[in-house]
Amino acid sequence: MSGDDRIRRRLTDFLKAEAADKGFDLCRITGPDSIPEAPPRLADFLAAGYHGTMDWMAETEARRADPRVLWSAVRSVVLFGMNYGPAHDPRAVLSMPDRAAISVYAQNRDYHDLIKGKLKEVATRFAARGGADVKVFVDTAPVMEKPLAAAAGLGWQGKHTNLVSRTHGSWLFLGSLFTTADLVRDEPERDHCGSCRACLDACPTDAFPAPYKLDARRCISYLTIEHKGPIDPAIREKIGNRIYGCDDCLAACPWNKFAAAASQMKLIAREELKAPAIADLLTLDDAGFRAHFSGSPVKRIGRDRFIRNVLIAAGNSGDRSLIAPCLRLADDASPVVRGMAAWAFSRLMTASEFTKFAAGRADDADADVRAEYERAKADCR
Ligand code: B12
Ligand code: SF4
Ligand code: SF4
Repeated sequence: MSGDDRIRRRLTDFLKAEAADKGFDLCRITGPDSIPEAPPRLADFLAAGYHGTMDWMAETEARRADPRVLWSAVRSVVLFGMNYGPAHDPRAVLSMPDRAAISVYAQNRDYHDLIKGKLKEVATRFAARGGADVKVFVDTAPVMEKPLAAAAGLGWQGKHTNLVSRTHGSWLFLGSLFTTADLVRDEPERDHCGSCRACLDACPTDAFPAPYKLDARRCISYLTIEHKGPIDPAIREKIGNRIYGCDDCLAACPWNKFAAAASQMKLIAREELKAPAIADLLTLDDAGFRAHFSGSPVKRIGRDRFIRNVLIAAGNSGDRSLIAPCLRLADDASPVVRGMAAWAFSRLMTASEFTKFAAGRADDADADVRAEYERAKADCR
């Protein structure tokens, strides 16, 4: 080994030791040229319109597809994985109609803040030791974290499109560090899905047009978190009681049997977010919503979109006792809330109760809300 190689190896080992010290479960390295298949696949995804209203994906396509366009000086790309495995079965709440399901990743602190903070600590120590420039990213930057993580060998992209690890299953958050330092690269991981298709079959909304391809417009995660405005009436029933994200395809993966529960305190589920009562959530006003979800990723979608989702869960509950807490929302200031309240009533009231109720709502100022009542009246007949 030459002197230069020894220096590279020592710097690489130092970085990995720092990552472990800060609580990352996995840390491996690849090059910025390691994902040649990703740009055409991203282009296909965008051309098919699978990104829905996430225009930022198309706007950043060139930078997202190639780390060298994002930062021309980058020589090594370091990928980090943090385990957020649940200690409970996240699917249990799906069979409790009076309760709401919040996806595992959102049952405690916002992982963006947690991981970004830790990446910055690693980056500061690494830059001081190696003298190289560094940039850190988690999720929100135009970086294709999954193919890069697969190239670095953290796992492989499963048929549900997320990264699966042989040691941690599907429950891993990803983050990355780009640097001008030339580090020792790791080997990629190969695909271990084989003939399994458990994740594809588990999807309640049929969001996979083919293995390894996701149409976000049908994905409950996209619909409940990213999508603004009314949700497609044809999909509402399939959403069930999922009010923020969805874990069905992840939870179905047999590789989860190797996953341990998360050890980072900030990622361990808050008891009150595991299966909150729909009736309680319906009463949240803006201040109540902010206080209840302080520090949680749920806060990002804002109170109106959140209540829209809770109303879908209420409509799907079959629980007539929820009519009373929904009534106030029929006059809410937000049209998206009023519209989804109309749908919830049409599902919870009898046809004659709903027809009478809807008659008093024909003059709503918002055209979408009026359309909701009209559609719901037609469906009731
Ligand atoms: C946009 C986005 C979403 C969108 C779209 C998801 C998607 N699959 O594209 C929506 C809102 C739906 C979403 C949902 C979720 N997300 Co999200 N999301 C992202 C984000 C910001 C970008 C992903 C992206 O680039 N998509 C574009 C597509 C084209 O890329 P891709 O998925 O890698 O597509 C690949 C496959 O299609 C594959 N492919 C195509 N054809 C073929 C053929 C073969 C043979 C093979 C092998 C592969 C293959 O190649 C493509 C390129 O690699 C990343 C963060 C980031 N910056 O990377 C987080 C991220 C992917 N999300 C994450 C999580 C946790 C979730 C949810 C589980 C949250 C939840 N519980 O509700 C769900 C999971 C839904 C799912 N099944 O994907 C994690 C995943 C961690 C992991 N272990 O992989 C990430 C990495 C965030 C993070 N930093 O941890 N997400
Ligand atoms: S997150 Fe849910 S809706 Fe989205 S693809 Fe997975 S199972 Fe389907
Ligand atoms: S459930 Fe099966 S097909 Fe889906 S990612 Fe896991 S191993 Fe692959």
